[in-house]
Amino acid sequence: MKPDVRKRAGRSFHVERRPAQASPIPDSSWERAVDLIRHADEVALACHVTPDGDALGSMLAVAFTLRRMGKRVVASFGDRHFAVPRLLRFLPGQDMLVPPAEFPAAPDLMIVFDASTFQRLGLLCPNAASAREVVVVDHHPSNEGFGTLGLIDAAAAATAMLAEQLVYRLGGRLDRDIATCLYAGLVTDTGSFRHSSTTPAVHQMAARLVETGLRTDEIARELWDRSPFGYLKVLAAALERVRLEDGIVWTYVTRVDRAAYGLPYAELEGVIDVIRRTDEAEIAVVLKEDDAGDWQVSTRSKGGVDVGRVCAALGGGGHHNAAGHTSHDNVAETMEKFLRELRKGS
Ligand SMILES: [Mn+2]
Repeated sequence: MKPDVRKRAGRSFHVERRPAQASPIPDSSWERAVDLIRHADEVALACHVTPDGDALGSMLAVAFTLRRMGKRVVASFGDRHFAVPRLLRFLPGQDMLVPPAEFPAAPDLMIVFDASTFQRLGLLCPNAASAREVVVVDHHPSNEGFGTLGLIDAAAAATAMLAEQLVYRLGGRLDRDIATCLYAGLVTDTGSFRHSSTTPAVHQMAARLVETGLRTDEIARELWDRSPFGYLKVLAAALERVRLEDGIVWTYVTRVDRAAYGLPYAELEGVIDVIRRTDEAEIAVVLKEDDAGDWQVSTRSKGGVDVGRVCAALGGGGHHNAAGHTSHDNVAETMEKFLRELRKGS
């Protein structure tokens, strides 16, 4: 974009123009959200099941802010086996988390983070259905528009960007705890500032967060650079059976693979990042068998194909370049259905 050169007082100067990317969230929606929060004594926060850094980080950042406003705060996510993923245990504020069974059955005000569908609330679905107000803070293009008030911006790189806005609009300030939570969301969803979603606004937000004195090196190590030894063995099994077919690189990891090393399902997050580097492939797919025996299908695109559309058609969701869905079929059938849906778009 060309800078806007204007003349004033006889000399020209450059005006840095931000990309034309007005927020689709009207001020009136933000004001209503702030109003609902101001009038609430207790606020119940939730994020999507098996939370990632963006879901949990956004929720905890807002939880800190609400607590400082003197609100009673409960925060949770609807997993049957309620546990913060190992990678995210460094996040501050986990004393505000309660298991789904202790979550208010019918909250007056519930705020939901990073969940594109109602179903993504898992065990907390009935609580959301009984809540008087449900504010949905999200950035998934596939967001189905549930809740009584949506703060949804599909152009935002992370829900954390919207959570930061909410903090400011509530009169809150960034401190190191809040910044750590938001930073975890921002780096997770931008793949450490590598994805195409990494706009100037992302780096500007990162600068604000880093100014609070947070340790970007420690956060990076927690999120990306550690795993139990068993991960290497399971990764080796996944790489042993990796296939390259018609521009798609794909593999799978079974429960049996993991059981041999006592490796929790959540540790498989990074497998897709290893295989998606394949030059010959436009699309990467990893099928991960969860503890219930279902296949959690992670997909990545280099940009030419909208895997978000494909996964949404298969009952999942996500973004143009990163998406997922759940399959109850076997490996061969799951891949077959994926390919069939993929071809519909071409
Ligand atoms: Mn997100």
